[in-house]
Amino acid sequence: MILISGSSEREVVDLQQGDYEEMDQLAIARPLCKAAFRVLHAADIGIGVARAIRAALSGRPGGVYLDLPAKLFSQVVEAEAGARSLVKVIDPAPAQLPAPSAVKRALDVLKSAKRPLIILGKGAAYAQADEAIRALVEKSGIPFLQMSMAKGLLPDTHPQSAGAARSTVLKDADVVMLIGARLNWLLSHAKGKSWGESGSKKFIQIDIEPKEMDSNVAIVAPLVGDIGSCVSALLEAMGSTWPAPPADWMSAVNARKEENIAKMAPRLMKNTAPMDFHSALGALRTVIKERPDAILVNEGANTLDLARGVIDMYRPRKRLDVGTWGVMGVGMGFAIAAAVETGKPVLAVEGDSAFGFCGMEVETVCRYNLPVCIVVFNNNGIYRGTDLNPTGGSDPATTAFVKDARYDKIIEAFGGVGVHVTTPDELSRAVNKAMDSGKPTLINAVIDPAAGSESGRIGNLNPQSVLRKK
Ligand code: TZD
Ligand code: MG
Repeated sequence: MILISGSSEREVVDLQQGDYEEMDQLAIARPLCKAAFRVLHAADIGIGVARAIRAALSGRPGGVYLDLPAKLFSQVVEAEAGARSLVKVIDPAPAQLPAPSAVKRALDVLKSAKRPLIILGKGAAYAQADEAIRALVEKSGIPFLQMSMAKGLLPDTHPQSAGAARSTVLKDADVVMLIGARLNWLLSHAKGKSWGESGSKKFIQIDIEPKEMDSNVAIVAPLVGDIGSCVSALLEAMGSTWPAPPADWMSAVNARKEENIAKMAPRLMKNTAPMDFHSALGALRTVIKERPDAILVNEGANTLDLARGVIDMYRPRKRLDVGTWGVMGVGMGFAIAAAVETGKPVLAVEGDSAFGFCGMEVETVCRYNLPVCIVVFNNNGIYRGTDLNPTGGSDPATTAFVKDARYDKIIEAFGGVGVHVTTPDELSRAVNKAMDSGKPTLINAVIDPAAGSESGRIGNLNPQSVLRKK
C-alpha cells in the first residue's frame, strides 16, 4: 500500500509556529512504514512515486508513505517535461534466487524427518506462486498447516491438510518447514507447551527477508529468497523420486484429524435459537463452500478465532482478517476495498465490538452500492454479553453492550437491506439472498451472550494473577 498525503508547510511545521492541521507527518509515518518519502518539487513526483512503488513491492512488501507538502500543489511544470519526468518502474519485485547450497541443506534436513510438517504463511499466499507451492506440498506428501491468511492456498479440505490436528502436529513434528510464515506470537514463538519437548524440532525456513531467520529459535536450514524461486528450486532438486513421509506419522495425523472433525460436526449442525458461535459458523461455512470465490473478511475475538477454524477456504487470498497485529476496525475498510478491487461478493463476519470500530462505513457500502454482506455476531458485548460490573456499581461492565441491539437498523438508514436472524437456517437464507442480490446487506445474527470466552481463543495471553495461580 502506498499512502499519499498532503501536509502542512514545512517552515511552519518545523518551527512549530502553529499551522492548521500542523503535524510532522513524515516523522510520524517513518517508524510505522517500510519507507517514507517527501516530494518538495513537482519535477520530482515521478521519481518519488517510483521509489514508493519499488519500496512497497520489493523484498518483503510493506506500506509506504509519500508526503506532499502544501507548497508542492501550487507548482506547475510544462506538460511535456512532466510526462518525461514520470518513471516506468522496471521489475519492481525482482526474483531473489536462493543459493543452491541452501536448497540442498534444506532438502537434506527434510529428508531426514520422521514426522515432517509444512506451515504456510501469508507470505506464501502473497507470493502468488500457488501452483509451485501446491506441487511442492503434494510431491512431498507432508501434512501442512495454513496460517490464517494463507488459508485456501491449498483447499482446507485437502487430504494433507492437518488443520483439524493442529495441536498434534505442532507438538509431535520433528522437522518443520516454514514457507512465508513467521515464528511470531501466532505460532507461540515456536516455544512452550504447544511445541512439545523443548529442542525437539528442527526448522527449515523459507523467507524473502534474511533478518527473519533465527528470530525466535535457531533455524537449521534457512532458505532466503522469493518464495516462488525457493519453492521451484526445491521442487527441481527433489527430483522425480521423493520418499513419502513415514506411514506411522501419516496415520497418526489422520486419526487425530478424523477424531476432531467427527467431534466438531454436531456442534456445527445444531439449528436452534439462540445460536452459539459454532452453529452460526456452521451455516457460514456452507455458504463459503458453495461460493469459494467470495471474499471473507473477519474480525472480532471469538467471532474471529472460531471462524478461522470452522470456515474452510478453497481458493488463495480470499480471506482477509486482522492479521498479526489483531487490530479491530479493519473489517469495513477491507470489505469495501475487496468489493471495489475484485467486483466479487464479500462476506464480512464481524464481532459486534469489532463492527463498532468501523461500522459507520456501511454508509460508504450503500453509497457505492457494493456487494457486501455484513454479518454482525451480536452477543451483546466483547467476548460475552453477560459480564457484571466488578465494582458492583450501576454502570454496565466495560465489556457489556446495550442488550439486544438491532444492528440491522443501521444499514436501513442508508437504504441497505437489514435482516434480523436467530437461527442458523435463517442466517444462511439471509446470507445467500444477499450474496445473490449483491445488495448491501447487514444481518444482525443473535448469538447466545454466554457462549463466548474471554479473549476468544487467546485467553492464555492475558496476564495471570500471581495470587490466583497458587
Ligand atoms: N482495540 C483495537 C484497535 N484492537 C484490538 N484488538 C482491541 C482493542 C482489543 N480487542 C480484541 O483483541 S478483540 C476485541 C477487542 C476490543 C473485540 C472483541 O469483541 P467482539 O468479538 O464482539 O468483536 P466476540 O465475538 O464477542 O468475542
Ligand atoms: Mg461480541
